[in-house]
This record gives sequence, C-alpha cells and structure tokens, in this order.
Amino acid sequence: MNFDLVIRNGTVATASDVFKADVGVRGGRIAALGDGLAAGREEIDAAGLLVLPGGVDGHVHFDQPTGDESVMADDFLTGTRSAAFGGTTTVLPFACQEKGKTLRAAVDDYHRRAAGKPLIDYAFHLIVTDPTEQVLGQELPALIREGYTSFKIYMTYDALKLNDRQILEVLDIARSEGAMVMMHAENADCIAWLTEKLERAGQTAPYFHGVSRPRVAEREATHRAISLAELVDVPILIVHVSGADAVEQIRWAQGRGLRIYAETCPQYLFLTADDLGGDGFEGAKCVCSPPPRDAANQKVIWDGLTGGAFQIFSSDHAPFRFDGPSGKKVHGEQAPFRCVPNGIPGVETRLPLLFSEGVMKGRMELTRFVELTAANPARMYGLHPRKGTIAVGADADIALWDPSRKVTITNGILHHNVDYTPYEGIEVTGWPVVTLSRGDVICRDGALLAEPGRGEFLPCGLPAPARPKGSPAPVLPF
Ligand code: DUC
Ligand code: ZN
Ligand code: ZN
Repeated sequence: MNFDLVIRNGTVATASDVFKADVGVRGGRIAALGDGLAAGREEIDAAGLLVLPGGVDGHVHFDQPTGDESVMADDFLTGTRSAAFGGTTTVLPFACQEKGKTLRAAVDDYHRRAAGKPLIDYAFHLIVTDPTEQVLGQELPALIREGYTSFKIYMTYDALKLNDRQILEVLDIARSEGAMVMMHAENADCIAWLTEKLERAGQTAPYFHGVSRPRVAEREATHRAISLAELVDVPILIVHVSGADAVEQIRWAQGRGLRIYAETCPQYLFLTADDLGGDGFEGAKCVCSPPPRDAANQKVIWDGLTGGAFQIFSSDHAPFRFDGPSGKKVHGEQAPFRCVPNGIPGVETRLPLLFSEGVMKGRMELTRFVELTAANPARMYGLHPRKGTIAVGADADIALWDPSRKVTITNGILHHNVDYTPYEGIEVTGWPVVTLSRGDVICRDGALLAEPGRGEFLPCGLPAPARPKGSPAPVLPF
C-alpha cells in the first residue's frame, strides 16, 4: 500500500497524545499512522520536528466591509498566506449582515470576495445584525442547515448591536437549530457614555480607547450574555475575553454547570493598555476591542488558558494598515479614538507566541496547545475530526514545527499585508517550518508553494458543544 506522501521520524501531537509515528497521506487525507510505513511518492524527514495538526483559527476578519472608508488590509489571499506561514491551515472569517439587508446577501458577497483567492480551507461564521422575522424564521435556519452553523452577535457598536430581546430571539433559533453563538460582550451604553465624557474633556488620543471600554463594561455584558443564554437554555461562546472580571463571570457560570465557552486572543497575553499610549498616534496600532488590560489581567488570562476556563485561542486578526488613507489613519492622525478602525493583525503570530510562552516556558502541555489552537476550534464549529487532529481519515492539514528555532518577530518576516505587527521585537522559540494542506506542501522554509484559490470552502456540521444540556444523545453510527 503506497502513499502519496510519508512524513517520517517526527513526534506527532494531538489534543490527547504525544507519540513517535510516521504519517502516511493518500488522496489528501491521513491514511496511516505507524512505524516503518511503506514508501511514499514523496517523503519528508521530520526528525527533530513536531508534527502538529494545522492550526484552526476560529476568529479572523478578511476583506470584511467596515462601514466607513477604511479597508481591511488582508483579503482571502494575503490573509490565508499569512495564516499558512504561521502554521494555520483552516480559518473562519465572518460574513456580516448589513442592517436592512439579508443574511443571504452577506453570504453571497463574502463568497464573491473569497473566490479564487484562499490558499487554505475556510468556513464562514455569520454576523446577525438585523434579526427580522424573515431572518429568524427562514434565512437563519436555512443557512444553518447549509453549513453556516455558527454566528456572532454584538452587544455593542451601533451598526451591529442587538438589544436583549433580539438576543433572546436569536439564541432561541440557535437552540432549536443546534448552532453555536459567539457573543461580543461589552456594554454599549457604558462605552458611549464614557466616550462622550472623555471627548468633552479633550481626552481623545488612542490611549483613551482603553479608558472608554473598562473591564466592568465587559463584565456586565458577559454576565448578561450568560443570563440570557441560561434563560433560553443554550450554550454560547464569549469571544475575545480580555479581563479578570469577565473570566470570573465565566468561571461562575461554568461552576454552575452552564455550557458557557470562552475564547481569548494573543493581545490579552502580550499587550497592555500602555501599548495604546506612546507618542502621538502610535497607540492606534493596538486599538482593538475589548482593549488590552494590564499585567495582572494578563496573568488571569494565562490562568484561564492553562486551567480550563477558556476552550479556544484565536487571533481575532482584524488587519488595518497604520500608514495610508484607508487604515488606522482613515480619519487623520488627530482623529479621536472613536474614529480609529478597531482591530489588530495576528493570524501568523498566534501559534508561535502561544507555543513559545505557553509550551516552551512550561505553562502548558503540548496537548493543551493543540487543543486550544486546533482541536477545540474545530469541534466548536463543526469541523472535527476532519480538521484539528492527526488521525486516520482526517485531512492531512499538518504543520511541522522546529521547537528549538529562535525567531525575533518583526513585520518584515510576516506575510500579511499590514505595515506593522503589534508584536515587533518579541523573541520566540519554536516556529512552523513546513505547512501542509490536504497533503500539499504549501509553505516550506519561507517559500510559498501554493496557488491562490486552492483552499476549499467548508460547510460546517452542527457542533456537538452547541447542544443544550439534557438534549437527547446523538444517534451513534454503529
Ligand atoms: N470585535 C472583533 O471581534 N474583532 C475586531 C473588533 C471587534 O470589536
Ligand atoms: Zn468582537
Ligand atoms: Zn473579531
């Protein structure tokens, strides 16, 4: 039995095990794991390397319309290129409904934006901003059944936010259809009130973006999201959790047996509010929401990652160039923080940062790293076991890591289309040296070997973690 490819002599890690094995690939899938596999048409010697499932980044924004003249710096080509070089082989960006338009229009538009570009496989989350009767009664259920099985809702931003009643209606559909709901939990009125007060006081520099979105605004919304989900009896996932207070709410809910899941991101481990300061407009580079906090909060986020409060570690890659007319400076360098596009790049640095500071510094096991960055996002969004693991039958989406390679992160070595990285100058140990997608070597030692458009759209299954407590057990296939 011959293979298209055999990866020999490496150390394989999944979310549960670390073991020595060769990996045989046929037809884009993993066909065998074992010792002394038969020859492959192609062979890779992975001696000294880790053989990890390609990362699944469950939260990225590529080419997403912004509502003003700003333009995201990465499209489906540059965004997936950057992901691939960072060891990620599946991404889930967002198709965002425009208020007054249909969800279907957003999905169609987003497929057009992706067409011919992705280098790796991708699925879409929806963003529901206008839950009309038609959306709730027909469109959303139909789209869920077509494979758009997760969607985000916002508790802040005028153009996006839902009120509590609307949130309940949407959660109810998620419950009956089995979809996963992602919640952006910040209290809109607290933020609006503080923003106006700061503006009246002339405190409009990027630093005050953080002041306008305090931890208590995140805490209140997190608690409210949990309460609404409990009322409806549906699991939810709180995205991009930044502060200790929100973590406390999440732990409280989990301790009560509620299915509340949580995601955090590199910015809440590696940046602080000080990064929003600095000279002039420089802090705009780190304007994202929720904002980075301080060292004490970073520690709580680390504890949540290692201790189990968080299930997912995503990048929330939301790329805007610093210079030029359509990025952070779209409204000029003197623009008040409320006009600065929200978001920072990070799809390529997500895995190396967590690997280095988490695994290499002994904070977490390699299995936990794989769980947080690949297996759990795949499970949470209905892509497991096709994605997120190394197992017979899974797609051969694999990143070969050199665990001892030391790299200083600078924007020059990254492959996104952004003109800065918030992580400039951080030295990491461990780096992905080869990335495979469905058995194709797409990146090797800094060279891109893939053609645009080779990435496939993935309709998602109904995620098991989205099942309400006490719902009937699934029918097993044996
Ligand atoms: N929320 C996100 O998920 N990404 C970027 C900005 C935001 O508010
Ligand atoms: Zn958000
Ligand atoms: Zn986001």
